[in-house]
Amino acid sequence: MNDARDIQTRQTIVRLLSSMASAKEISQYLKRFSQLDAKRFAVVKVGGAVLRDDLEALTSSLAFLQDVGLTPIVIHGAGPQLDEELSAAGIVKKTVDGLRVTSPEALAIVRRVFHAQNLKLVEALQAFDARATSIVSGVFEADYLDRDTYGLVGEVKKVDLAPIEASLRAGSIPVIASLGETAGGQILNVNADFAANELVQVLQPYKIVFLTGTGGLLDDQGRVIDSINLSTEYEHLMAQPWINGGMRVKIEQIKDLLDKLPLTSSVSITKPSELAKELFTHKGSGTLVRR
Ligand code: X2W
Repeated sequence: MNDARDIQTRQTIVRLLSSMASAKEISQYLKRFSQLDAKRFAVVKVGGAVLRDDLEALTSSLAFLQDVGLTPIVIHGAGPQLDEELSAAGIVKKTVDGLRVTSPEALAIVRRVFHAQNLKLVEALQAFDARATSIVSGVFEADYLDRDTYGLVGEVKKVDLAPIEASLRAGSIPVIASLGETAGGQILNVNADFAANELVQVLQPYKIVFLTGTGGLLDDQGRVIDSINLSTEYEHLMAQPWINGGMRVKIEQIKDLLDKLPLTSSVSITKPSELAKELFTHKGSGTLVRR
C-alpha cells in the first residue's frame, strides 16, 4: 500500500467509525457481504458528475472495499463530460425524454469520452494500488431504441457477464462503461442508468447503489430525503412541481427496476464519501428507495 492510499484508507475508516452507531455493526455487515458470491455483493452506478467532481472520494471508497475483501461492480456514465465535449465540437444538445439524440458525428465523441472517463477511473484506482479492470465493450448487447427519434442510441437486449466474471475472479473491480453493441457490431450510446438497471436485473445483487453529485434525492428545500416508499409515495412525489427532469427520470427508472426485483430489494442513492456508511451501518446514508 502506498502512503497516499494508506492515509486515504485510514481517513475513510475514521470517518466510517465516527459515523457508526456501534462497532458491532460493521463486522455484521462485513460478515454478511463476505459470505455472498462475489457477483451478488453490489452494483455501484457512478454518474459522470461524480467522476468530474468527486473522483478522490470515489476512488478511496472503492479501494477501501477492496481492502476489506469486497469487490463492487462499477458501472459509470459520462453525461456532463459529453455535454462539454459535444458542445466544444459545435454539436447542439438535443434530448428526448432525457435521452441524448446521437448522430454518427456525435457517437465518435461519445465513444472517445466514455473510453477516457473509464480509463480515468481505472487509473485513479490503480494509483491507489487497487485492482481495477477497464470494460468498455462486450457486456451490453443492444438494439436501436428508436432510430428515427434517437439515432445511435441503444436499449440493452442481453447482458454478457463473462468480462465481469473474469474481473471478479481476479479480485479486480470491473469498471464498466455504458456503451452497447448491436449483434452486427454497431456501437450505440446507452443511458448509464438504463444500463445499470439491466445489469442489476441479471445479477440481482445484495446492494444497489447510485452515486450522484447530490448524494440523494432532494426535497423542495434542497435537503436529502431519507427514504421513499414507492408503493405509497410515488404518485404524490411525481406530482410535485419541484421534482426536476433528471430526478423524475431517475425515480421512474428506479421504480421500473424495483418492480422487477424481489420485494425486499431497495436502491440507495448517496455520494462517494458516504458509500461505506451506506454499506456498513443500519442507518445508511443518502436516500433509501423501496417499493
Ligand atoms: C447518456 C450516456 C451517459 C450517461 C448520454 O449521452 O448522456 C443517453 O442519453 P450519466 O452521467 O450517468 O448521466 N446516454 C442515450 O448516462 O451519463
